[in-house]
Amino acid sequence: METKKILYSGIQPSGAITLGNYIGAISNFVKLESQYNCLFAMADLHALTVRQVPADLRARTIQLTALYIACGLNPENNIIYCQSHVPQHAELSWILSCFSYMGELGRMTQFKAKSEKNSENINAGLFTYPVLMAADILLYQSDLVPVGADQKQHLELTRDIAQRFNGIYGDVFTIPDGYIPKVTAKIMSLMDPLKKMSKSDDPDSYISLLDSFDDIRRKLKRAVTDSDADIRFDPENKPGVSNLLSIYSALKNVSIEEAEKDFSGKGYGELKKDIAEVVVEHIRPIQEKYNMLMQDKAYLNDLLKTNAEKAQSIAQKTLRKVYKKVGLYQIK
Ligand code: AQP
Repeated sequence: METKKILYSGIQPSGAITLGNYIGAISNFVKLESQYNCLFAMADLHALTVRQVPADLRARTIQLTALYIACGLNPENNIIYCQSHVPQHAELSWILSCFSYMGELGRMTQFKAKSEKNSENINAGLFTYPVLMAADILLYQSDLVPVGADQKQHLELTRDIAQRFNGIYGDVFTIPDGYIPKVTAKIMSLMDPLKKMSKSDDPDSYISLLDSFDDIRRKLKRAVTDSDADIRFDPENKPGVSNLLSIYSALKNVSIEEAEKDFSGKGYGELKKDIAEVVVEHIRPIQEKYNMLMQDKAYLNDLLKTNAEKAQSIAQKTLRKVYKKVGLYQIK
């Protein structure tokens, strides 16, 4: 991994991978992969901040591995790996937590939102989630981190922590840049277009990459819009319609203006129907490849084993440097 810059990103196997995860994150991974040395994680340690059914978490981790590949990521050139297979993440996270302030962690929007949603389980992991995310990114000396707009705040915190650490100990960490697409950075819930689409919400609020085509059509047909009949992009006044136009523009790779033009003179019924077909046709080849990959679990397991070793060897270099800098005694 010498010449190209390093790109890092991850997704939690905390639910069915949604169209939001795909448009906001995975589709950009696919666009960028050839220009960078990439690592893509199944962020299973992060998923534990919300109670998971163990068997489901395990199953979703291998499903996400197959989905990354089915969406177009090359399994040979990229390190697609499972976060918990690389113990250095948790180790660096502890060190970085000693360089993170309660005040800055308490200001994180995701912490506030998830605390509200899981009021019976506001655990310390939910609070220190961004520190673990900083460890993920900094362990690999990442240059670029493609994420959806919802993760922008965490990325800024990662930069702050890295700069703070470097300020004390010298240039230990590369300061990563974010890559956040503009218009389609945040896909909204189909049931409440003022909230982001989330895999841990009501299944009718999101489209999963593994949904049946009938379900996709049904969910889009029921998507919340508004009471006038005008199809235009206006997220403030028409969040539902704007969200549908964003989905269309992202999947068809056309501008929002072109998307508006394609629907001029049409009604909401037609808008939803047309978009459903665009989504189905986009997802069809992904599902075909996914189903093939899932029949070869031995291949997926071998890949995870090899990639865990590759990731560990890069991560250990950074961790060793960090331990030395902060003064932990090294056995000679
Ligand atoms: N609605 C979204 N629109 C655009 N991008 C999104 N992402 C998530 N939701 C949207 C991006 O997907 C990547 C993976 O996210 P994650 O699994 O690490 O965590 P998340 O952001 O918390 O995603 P979810 O779907 O909302 O998961 P749950 O419900 O488990 O919390 C990130 O790059 C994210 O920006």
